[in-house]
Amino acid sequence: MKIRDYKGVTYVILTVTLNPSIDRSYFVKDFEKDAVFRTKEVKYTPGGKGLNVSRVINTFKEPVTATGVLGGLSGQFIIEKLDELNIENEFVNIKTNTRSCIAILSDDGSQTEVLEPGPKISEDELANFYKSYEKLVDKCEIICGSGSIPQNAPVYIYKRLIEIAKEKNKKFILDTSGETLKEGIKASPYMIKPNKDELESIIGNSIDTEEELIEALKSFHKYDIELIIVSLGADGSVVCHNDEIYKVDAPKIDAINPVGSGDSMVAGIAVGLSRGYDFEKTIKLATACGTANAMEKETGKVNINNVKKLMERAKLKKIG
Ligand code: TA6
Repeated sequence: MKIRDYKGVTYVILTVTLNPSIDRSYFVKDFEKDAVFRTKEVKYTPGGKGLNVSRVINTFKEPVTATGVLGGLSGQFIIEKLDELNIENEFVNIKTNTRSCIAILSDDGSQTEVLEPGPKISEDELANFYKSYEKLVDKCEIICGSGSIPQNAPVYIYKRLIEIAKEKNKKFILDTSGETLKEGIKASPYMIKPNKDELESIIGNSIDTEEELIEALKSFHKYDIELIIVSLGADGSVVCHNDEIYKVDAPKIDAINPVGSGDSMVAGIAVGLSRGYDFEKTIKLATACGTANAMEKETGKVNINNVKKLMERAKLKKIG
């Protein structure tokens, strides 16, 4: 799993967030429907999956650049926040305002999210993005394409981005769902990270046993995807690497805010790849990042010391 030496490349990892958002996290006591809550604690973070990935990668001081499309006052807020965090960013500006997403986190451990659909983008804005993306791909080794897409963007947009990356011999990590995922896998990205529901929607069958999950993963051989991680939340994940299948147990923790744990896993994989870690160490790093994120109040945030400790407790077992 060693990748080419890339000394001298400006930055190594490019994250693509086609539908960024201002993530608003509200911490509410005894949250329930049909009631009014005054919260004392609110966190605004530059979000959308790809930006959560960027912030976690940045925590490891790995060179990363964030791209995608941004518009309006929300877009400006996100750029200011990325600049404050010293995260390189090259977004294509669009006319329509970037969305917000809210997460209501209650002391009973419940997590309620409302995700806005995001803006519409014009043909010209989309063409500008493709042009900018082609240039950025030349300067990186690993691309993480994460999250949903703007309302009227073509469902094959990730497929196109993966094809461009592969033409230039770059690794593309795809983390999305629905039709864009179904289209994206046709381009054989390096890695996908569906959860069980997303995997079931692709194969068109329910998965109720570990055996059925192994069969489902084996059926992906035809897509020639080197790494598939089926995230199972606090239960860890099942990983298929070059047709070998592993159950990964995540260390047990008291979760505070699991929003962004999947994004943090993707960041862990990208960091492991960019550092040339072997398969097992990379998966343990990703698992530790996903778990460490849930220990923080802020979405898409990890404490490096926690990650180091959690990596020692992550366990891989070959199951197929
Ligand atoms: O995974 C968490 C999260 O990134 C939130 O921060 C929120 O921005 C949401 O997911 C966006 O997901 P979407 O699939 O709509 O791009």
